[in-house]
Amino acid sequence: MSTNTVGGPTVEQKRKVVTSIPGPKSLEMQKRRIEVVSAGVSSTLPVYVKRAGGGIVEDIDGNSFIDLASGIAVTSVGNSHPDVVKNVQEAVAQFTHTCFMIAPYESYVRVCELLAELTPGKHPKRSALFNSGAEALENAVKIARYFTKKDAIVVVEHGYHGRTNLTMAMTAKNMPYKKGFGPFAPEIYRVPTSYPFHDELSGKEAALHAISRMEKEIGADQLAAIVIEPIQGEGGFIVPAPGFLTELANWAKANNVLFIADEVQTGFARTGAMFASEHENVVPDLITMAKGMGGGLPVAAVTGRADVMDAIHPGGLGGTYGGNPIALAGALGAIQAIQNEKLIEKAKHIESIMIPRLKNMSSQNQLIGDVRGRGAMIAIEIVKPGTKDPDPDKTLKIVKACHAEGVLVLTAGTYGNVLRFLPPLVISDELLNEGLDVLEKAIISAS
Ligand code: PLZ
Repeated sequence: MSTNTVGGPTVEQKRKVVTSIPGPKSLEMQKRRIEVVSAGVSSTLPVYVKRAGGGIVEDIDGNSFIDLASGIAVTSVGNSHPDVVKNVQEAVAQFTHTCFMIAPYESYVRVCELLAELTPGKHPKRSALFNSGAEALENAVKIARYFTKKDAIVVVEHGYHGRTNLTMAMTAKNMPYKKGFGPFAPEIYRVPTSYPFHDELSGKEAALHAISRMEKEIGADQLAAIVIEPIQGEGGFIVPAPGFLTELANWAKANNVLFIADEVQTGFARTGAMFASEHENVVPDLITMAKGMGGGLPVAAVTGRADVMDAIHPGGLGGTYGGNPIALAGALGAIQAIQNEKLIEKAKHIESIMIPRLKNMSSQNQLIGDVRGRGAMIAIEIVKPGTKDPDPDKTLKIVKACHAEGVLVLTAGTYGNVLRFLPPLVISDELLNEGLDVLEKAIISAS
C-alpha cells in the first residue's frame, strides 16, 4: 500500500530494514557530522532521513521506519502533507518575508481567527505568533506579569517548557536540559503535580497540596500565573487525576492568578481533542501552542483573553520572524487537514487500538508498570518487576531493539523510564499494529 500525495512525497507505507541500523551511508554521514556539528546536539536514532510521509520515515540507506514519534508530536498530519506542501509552495513563490511588524499580511490574521475559534472558551480572544514553543512560553510569562503586575510564576514537578533561560528555569529535569547552564531566571516556583501512578491521590487531593504550597510559600498576591501542561509531555505523559486541573484553574481565578495551559505538545488534535484542556472542561486564560500547529513548519502562538492580550503596549510583543508567512501557510494547511480528515476522531481511534493492546502486554509482563495517555499521546512506564521503581536501562534496551527492527519510538520521563508513542494521526491501523507487534517482542526479549 502506498500514499500518493499531490505535491508531497510518495512514500511506500511499509516497514523495511535492509541494513544494520544505522546503515553504512548513515555512518558515513555521522563521520562528517561529528567534525562540524556540536556534540551538544544529539539524535535519538542517527539514521539520516531521505523522505517521510504517512506513517513512515525513510533513510538514505533504504530503511523504512514506522514513525511512532512524529518529530516529537509535530507532524500530526503526517510529513509533507499535501495541504501543507501546496500552501507552502504557493506562499514561498509570493513572498518569503516582510516582517509582520513592518508590513502585515492576511495569513497572520487568518491563523489568529482560527486560533480564536479553535481554542477552548467562547470569550473574545487575541493571539500573538512566534517561532518555537519556548518563545511562546517566554511571551506568555511576559504577558502574565505585565497584566497582573506580579512576578512569581508557578510550574509543577516533572514540567517541561523549553531550553531558553527562562524556560530552563521552568523545566524540572536537570540532565540534559539544565546542567551547567545556569544561573536561571528568578521567581519561578515548583509545586507538586498529580501523578496518579505514583502519588495515588485524587485530583482534588493533589491540587490541595499544590495550592497549599502556593499559599504558604509564595502568596497569591505575589503570583502572576500557574503554567502547566494539561498532560505532561517530556515529564512522561502524565495524565493528572480527574479534577486536578479544574481545582487549580478555579483557585487561580479566585486569586487573580492567570491559568496558562502549555499545549505545545498536547495541542492540535494530538490527545483526541483539539486541545487537551477540553478533557477537563478547563478554559485557560492563556494557551501556548507550537509543534502540531505548523505541520512541520516552525510556528508558535500565545492565544488568550482579549483583555489580557490587549493590555500590552503597542510594540511590546514581536520578533523578526514571528508568524513568518511560509510557516503560517504550513499552519493553515495543517489545520485544514486536521478538520477535513477528522484527525481528532482519528486520534481517539489510535487510543482505542493502543490502550487495550498495551494493557494486555502489561498484564503479561511485569516490566510495564503503567499504561496511560490520551488519543495519540500514549506511554508505558517501565519498572523493576513488582515495584514502581524506574528501570531506565531496560527502557533503553527496548527502544534500541525497536529501532533495530524499524520502529521509531522515544523515551520520556524524569527517570528516563517512560516509552512514549506519538504516531502521526494519519498512520494506518496496519502500520500501528505492526509497530506494536515489534514493541511487544522487544519487551519480551528485554525481560
Ligand atoms: N512546552 C510542553 O513539549 C517541547 C523538547 C525536545 P520548543 N518539547 C520537546 C527537546 O529536547 O528540546 C516543548 C513542550 C512543551 C514547551 C516546549 C518547547 O518547545 O519548540 O522545543 O521550544
